[in-house]
Amino acid sequence: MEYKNLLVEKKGSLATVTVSRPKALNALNTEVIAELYDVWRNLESDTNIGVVIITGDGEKSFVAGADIGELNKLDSLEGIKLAERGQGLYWKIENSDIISIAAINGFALGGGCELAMACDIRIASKNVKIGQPEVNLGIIPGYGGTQRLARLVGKGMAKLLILTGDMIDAEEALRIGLVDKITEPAELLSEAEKLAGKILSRGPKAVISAKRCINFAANSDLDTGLRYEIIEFGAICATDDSKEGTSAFMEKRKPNFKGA
Ligand code: DAK
Repeated sequence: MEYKNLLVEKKGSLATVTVSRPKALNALNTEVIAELYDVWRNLESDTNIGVVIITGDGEKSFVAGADIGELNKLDSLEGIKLAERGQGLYWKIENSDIISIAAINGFALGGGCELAMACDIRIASKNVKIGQPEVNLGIIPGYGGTQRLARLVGKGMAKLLILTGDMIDAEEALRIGLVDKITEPAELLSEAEKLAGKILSRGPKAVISAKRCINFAANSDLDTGLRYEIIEFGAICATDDSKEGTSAFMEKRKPNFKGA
């Protein structure tokens, strides 16, 4: 599939997907969502890819939300269909064995903030303005914002942001845990790449297994989550990489992980 709104670059096991719809500050219309679905499916079928950086084209905007012109035309059934489609995509990203890093450059609003929250790690440049401004438009978040924001920053802070529709800056987003790290705008991509490189150098199966366990924590009680961790740990003990990693430590050398 040819992408009209995405730039995709692969460097070894790292892929970078840039949402590029500059005339609308990279807002997500139906076409962009369809392209993201397609690119994600392709990246998942490429067994060489371990980490994906998602960013927005230009310095001004990561993603300025869902496309407001499209939202304006929705009836109830179309609204449900669109929300299911977007939520399906974000669920895929969140639950994928690929590790996703949102490199947030500028506006991350509504569906853009929700896209960043579906990623595993969020790095923000200092010029970020992030929030869920849907109530300003007389609507509510439809791509998981009410659920993921409350889980990330707590119910009270999620209500403060969603019920006011206010945008916050990078420092405040870092303070409340909405983003994990902030950088100078010029260093955003290199920081994201550095982080990706570090993750890619670790035991690949262990990284996937740890991600699954942490995701499980968000959706289960502690006892069930701990049980799940035990099961994942047992599976990891059977991998060649667990033997390689622990042997390398004892032999005072760098591990040579094979992803097996
Ligand atoms: N959609 C469409 N076009 C957008 C856009 C958006 N979200 N954001 C910006 N643009 C367009 C502007 O209309 C403008 O187009 P032209 O007038 O040049 O043709 C161009 O991008 C540049 O924007 P501005 O001229 O406004 O630039 P400024 O620097 O003055 O302002 C801004 C930047 C980000 C503060 C401003 O553009 C703005 O407030 N944009 C809207 C941000 C926003 O409200 N985002 C949340 C959208 S709501 C659901 C599914 C999903 C959702 C909800 C429900 N269901 C299916 C149930 C999600 C909802 C959202 O994301």
